[in-house]
Amino acid sequence: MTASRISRVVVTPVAFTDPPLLNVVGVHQPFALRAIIQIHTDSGTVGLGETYADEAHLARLGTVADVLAGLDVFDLNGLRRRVVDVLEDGGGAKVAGMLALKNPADVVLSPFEVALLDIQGKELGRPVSDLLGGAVRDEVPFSAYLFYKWAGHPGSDADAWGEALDPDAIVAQATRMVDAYGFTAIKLKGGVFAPQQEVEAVKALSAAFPDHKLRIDPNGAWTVGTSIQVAKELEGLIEYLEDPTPGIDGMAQVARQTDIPLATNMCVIAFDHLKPAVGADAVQVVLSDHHYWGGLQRSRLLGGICDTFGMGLSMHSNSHLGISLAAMTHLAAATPNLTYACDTHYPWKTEDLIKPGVLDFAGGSVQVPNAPGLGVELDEDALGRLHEQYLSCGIRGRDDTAYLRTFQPDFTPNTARW
Ligand code: GKR
Ligand code: MG
Repeated sequence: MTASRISRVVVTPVAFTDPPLLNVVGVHQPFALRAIIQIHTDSGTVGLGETYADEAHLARLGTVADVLAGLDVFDLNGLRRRVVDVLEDGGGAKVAGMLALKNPADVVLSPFEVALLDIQGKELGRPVSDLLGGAVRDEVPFSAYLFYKWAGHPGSDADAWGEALDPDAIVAQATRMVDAYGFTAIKLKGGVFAPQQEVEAVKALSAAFPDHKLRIDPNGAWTVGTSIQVAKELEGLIEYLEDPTPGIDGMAQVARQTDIPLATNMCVIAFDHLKPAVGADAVQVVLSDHHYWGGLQRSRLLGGICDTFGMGLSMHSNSHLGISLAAMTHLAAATPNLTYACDTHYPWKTEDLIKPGVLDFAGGSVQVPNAPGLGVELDEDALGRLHEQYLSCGIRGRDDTAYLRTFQPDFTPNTARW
């Protein structure tokens, strides 16, 4: 059988409405950006990928898209060679607001790899999870991802979720999300208010949801001392504490003083961070994310490394659409040691560009699609609409800090500030 080859690649930036969700560096802008990758083959198959769409990233995606014609769709090593060859050395990559990567190869490669796996699956008649070793679970549990938030973007009406700025409102948000989606794990995005107020919110969640697994993630907002104090207060209430303080050294100091596992998507975000983190025993749970760990195959490699060194594995999320959710679901289904409920921002979005009905949540989980490839179909009209929205919205990169500063000019996004 002759495998088909890439004939052309289309990269389409899109924007979808996003609520004013607060975090340590600011507040979400009115639109979140994504880039949709469509890889066409000479046999007429189209594969889909989804990634960030900040301008520098888009430029790199375009550079790679231009050199992929002729590549065998099974040649993932060849894909990597072309990506590495064509990207300039140095410079690093900043994506999704908070993540600074030294080497852009993995984050740029990822959506192309996903699209090629989508094509491979379609051509073989098998779901992507089969190409990753086979699903070890039929459905993938996700967590309710709670945020402090404003009622609406300034100057606009309140959104459907309304304001959430104190523990009672956070419990109300959790109740609504759990009722609607059935989640059995709950994560609170912290780093917004003083630590004690956020501890009170977790305690309120624990009282309201005694059987749910809880986590809090202040994105490194706390000093080592504060993190240790918070850990003492939350002992027995949470399943892990995510990025309480910045850096491998800081995390290691906290880890020595608590039995609560520490998780991260901030100090271990690339393969070269693993050795120092393991050496210092800084992190007990790594949040994988195929968008910057180099795609689905390399995320499985990360899973193997975590297994080897006795670290747990969970999954990180950023504001995303359905192609990403499909890829996350296949990966989680095929990664045996990914035993924590994965993060997802999916309930926060009100628009999508895949045809509905495949990725619905039931009991907090998404059924692993069993159609060939990713198992999702692009809605071309919706793609066009969200692309028009990108063109007209004026946002060209994620900058939660600059957006918050338009309302609070003296805002400083320091981490380890309490
Ligand atoms: O959406 O504001 C957000 C999150 O804070 C996101 O940017 C983080 O990358 O969800 C992420 C996390 O777990 O740190
Ligand atoms: Mg995090």
